[in-house]
Amino acid sequence: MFSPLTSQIASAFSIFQNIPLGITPFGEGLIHETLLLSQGDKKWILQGFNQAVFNFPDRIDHNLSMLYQHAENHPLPFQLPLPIKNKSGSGLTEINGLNYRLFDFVRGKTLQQIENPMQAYIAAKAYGEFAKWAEEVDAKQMLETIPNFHRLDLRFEKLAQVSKTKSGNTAEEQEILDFYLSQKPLVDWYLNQIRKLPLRVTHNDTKINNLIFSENLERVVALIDLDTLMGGFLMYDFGDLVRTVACSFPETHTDWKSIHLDTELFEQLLKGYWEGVKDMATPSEADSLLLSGEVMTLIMGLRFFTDHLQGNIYYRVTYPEQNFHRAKNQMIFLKSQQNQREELQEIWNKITKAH
Ligand code: GN1
Ligand code: MG
Repeated sequence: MFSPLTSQIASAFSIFQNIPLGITPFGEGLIHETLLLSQGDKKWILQGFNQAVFNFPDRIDHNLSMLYQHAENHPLPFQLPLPIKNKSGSGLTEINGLNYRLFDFVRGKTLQQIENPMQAYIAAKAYGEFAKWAEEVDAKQMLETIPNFHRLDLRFEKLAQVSKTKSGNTAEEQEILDFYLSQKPLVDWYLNQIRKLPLRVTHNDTKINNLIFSENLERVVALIDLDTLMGGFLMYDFGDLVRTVACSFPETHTDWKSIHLDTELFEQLLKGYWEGVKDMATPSEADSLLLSGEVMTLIMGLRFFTDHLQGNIYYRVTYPEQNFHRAKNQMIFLKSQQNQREELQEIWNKITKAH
């Protein structure tokens, strides 16, 4: 398949040969458009940059260059892919009013869902090692690429406010709305935590498909989707792992009865993440990990439901009710975590208190 986009890309960069580029859709990201480019046996990722979501591309560059400076003297065991510069030296290339970024294709495998507990351990260890590696990078100097991205209290207020402007909810919509608005105690727990937590360099979108594993799935070769990388709390990164890895099914799943927290996967995640961060984590940071899965699941549920009420203006959907279904999925998963708090506490004690 060839398109005018590919010929414009081909002429904007000096790395291509003078033969046509192949192009196909790729991956499952919800924000940017992701395409696979190929020429002979060479491959690249071409990303249609979503500037409506990321209003500050310069801030992304700022944060990533801080990391790259650190990497000069502190090698990481995996790659953090950066955009390739075009002929004018920019990472962003404008074509027909849209911005594109080009990345080297990292060979390996991505998973939408893990296949065994070992993969949960490996994934979490990589994110934990990353946080530890970035410990000396001054998170306060990083810029917010999306302001207030993981502010649970503000996401909660936003849903409360948007829901007031909408009438005529179905009974099921009302039930889900009421559930989310009943989560104030978790929002208060979160507010109480963040007062005590040091700012760290965090990835902030640690869902499982933002890792590239080696072909044999035995190690992580790259962390991708670095646009939300900024100052944050360990709670965010561990919590999003719990949300996307310790659940029996992905966030798009609609067989409601089968959605639940798998405590064995939670244990493997905590084991792996804790191995990465234990030498730097403060006691408050250790405490914050316990309900971090609930916090991140609530954030995403609130965001999906708000987007549903607003008419799917933010997340890519493949059918009109999809954000509603995602919000329902996250509600069920959040309830499952809340019903298993005691088991999670025991696992947490066993891992974080073992010395
Ligand atoms: C978005 O772009 P993608 O699909 O990796 C979103 C995350 C959500 C995720 C839910 C910038 O991530 O916050 O967790 O969808 N990214 C942004 O699948 O909003
Ligand atoms: Mg992604």
